[in-house]
Amino acid sequence: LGSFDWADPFRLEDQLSEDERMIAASARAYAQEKLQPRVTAAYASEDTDPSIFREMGEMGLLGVTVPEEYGGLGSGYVSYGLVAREVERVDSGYRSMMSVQSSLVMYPIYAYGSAEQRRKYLPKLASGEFIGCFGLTEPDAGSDPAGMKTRATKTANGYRLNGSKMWISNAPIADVFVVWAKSEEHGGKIRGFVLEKGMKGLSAPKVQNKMSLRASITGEIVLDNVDVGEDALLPNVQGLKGPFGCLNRARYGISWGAMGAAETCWHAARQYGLDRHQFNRPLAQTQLFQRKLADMQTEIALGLQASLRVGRLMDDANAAPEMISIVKRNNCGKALDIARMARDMHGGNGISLEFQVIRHMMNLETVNTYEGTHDVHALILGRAQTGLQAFF
Ligand code: TGC
Ligand code: FAD
Repeated sequence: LGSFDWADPFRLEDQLSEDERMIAASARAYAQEKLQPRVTAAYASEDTDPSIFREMGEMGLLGVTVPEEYGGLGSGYVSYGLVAREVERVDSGYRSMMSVQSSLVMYPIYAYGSAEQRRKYLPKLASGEFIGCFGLTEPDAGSDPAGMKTRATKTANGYRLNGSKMWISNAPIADVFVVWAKSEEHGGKIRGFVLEKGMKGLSAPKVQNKMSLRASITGEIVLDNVDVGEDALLPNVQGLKGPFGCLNRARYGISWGAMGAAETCWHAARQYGLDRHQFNRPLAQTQLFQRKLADMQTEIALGLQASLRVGRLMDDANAAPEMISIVKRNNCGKALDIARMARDMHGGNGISLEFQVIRHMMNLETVNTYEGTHDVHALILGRAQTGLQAFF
C-alpha cells in the first residue's frame, strides 16, 4: 500500500512532468516571496501595483502557452494551470491580472492577429512592459454578450468605434485594449480590435468601491468616436467564437486558480484548528471540525484531478468547451463554499484581513461570477445533455 500525504491526497505532484514541476515551483516562490507580503495592504487600500506585470514578465509567468519567438514560455496548458493555482493561492486578483494578460490579450493577438500585430504587441505583453485588457462585457450585456451595443463603422482608412464596456480587469492601467464590437462592414458580426492607450476618444475610468478583487483594478472602457486604421482589426476571426476561444483558456485557468485559493483557506483552517483551544482541547479535535476539513480536502483533491485531466486534453488539442464549463463551474463554486467554511472556522478572527480567509471569500464571489456565472455554465451543460437551450 502507498503512503498518504494529507496535503496532496492523490499525489498530483507525481503526475506532473519535470518541467511542469519546475514552472510551478518558480511561480510559487515568486507568489509567496513577492506577492504575499504586499497583498493585505493592497487589498485594504484597493491599490493595484502595475510593476507586478513586469515582475511576472521577468519570471516568465505571462503568456505561458505562447511560443518563445513571441516572448512566451512555449509551454503547455497544464503549466499554465499550475501558474494560476500558485498565484491565486495568494490572491484571485493577482491571478486575474495574469490570466487576462495571457489568455484574453496575448492569446487572441497570437491566434487571430496578423504577423505585424503579433510582432508589435506580444513580446512587450510577455515582458509586462505593456499591460493588456479585454473588453467584452457591457453595462447591458453580461451573460448575453451577443446583445452588445458597441459598434464599428467603416471609415475611409479603417473603423470608427462607439460604445462602452463595463467591469474590465486592468482597463484603467492598460496600454493595449482588445475590444469586441459589432461591425457593420461585416454584416453586424462581432469583430475584435486592438486599441492603444492615448487614442482620441478612448478612456477607461476606474470602478470604485469594489468589495471583492480589490487588489486587481477594474474599469469601464468608453469609446467615443475612436478612429482606428485597418491594422487595428484582428483579421482571422469573426463571430462570438472569437471571444469564446479566449474565454475557454481563461476559464480553464480559473478552474486551477480557484483551487489554489481554496487550498490556502483549507490549510489556514486546519492550522487554526490545531492552534486554537476551546473546551480544553484543540478545535481540530472535534468531530464537526474534522468533517469540514475532510470535505475541503475531498473537493480540492477531486477538483485538481479534473483540471489536470482537462489540461492534458487541452495540450492534445482535444478538450471540449463543455469540459471547461464543468471544471470552471465546479471548482469556483466549491472554492467559494470552502472559503466561507474556513471563514466560519476562524470564528471572530475570520473576519480580519490578517487571517486571509475573508479576502479569499470575498474574491471568490467575483471568480464564481466572471467568465460565465455558475448558473450560466449550468445552462451550457444542460443544453449539451438535453439538446434544449434554456437561456431564453
Ligand atoms: P451560442 O449560440 O452558444 O454560440 C455563438 C457562437 O459562439 C460559438 N461558441 C463557442 N466557440 C468556442 N468556444 C466556446 N466555448 C463557445 N461557445 C459558443 C458557437 O459555436 C457559435 O459559433 P457560430 O460560428 O455558430 O456563430 O451563443 P449564445 O449567444 O447562445 O451564448 C450563450 C452563452 C450563455 C453560452 C454565452 O453567451 C456565455 O458563455 N455567456 C457568458 C459570458 C462570459 O463568460 N463573459 C465573460 C466576459 S470576460 C471576463 O469575465 C473576464 S474576467 C477575467 C479576469 O479578470 O480574470
Ligand atoms: P447578468 O448577466 O446580468 O447576470 C445576473 C444574474 O442573472 C446572475 O446570477 C446570472 O447567473 C443570472 N442569469 C443571467 N442569465 C440567465 C439566464 N438565461 N437564466 C438564468 N439566470 C440567468 N468582463 C470582461 O469582458 N472583461 C473583463 O476583464 C472582466 N473582468 C471582470 C472583473 C470583475 C471584478 C467582475 C465583477 C466582472 C468582470 N467581467 C469582465 C464581467 C463578467 O464577465 C460579468 O460580470 C459576468 O459575465 C456576468 O454578467 P453580468 O454582471 O452582466 O450579470
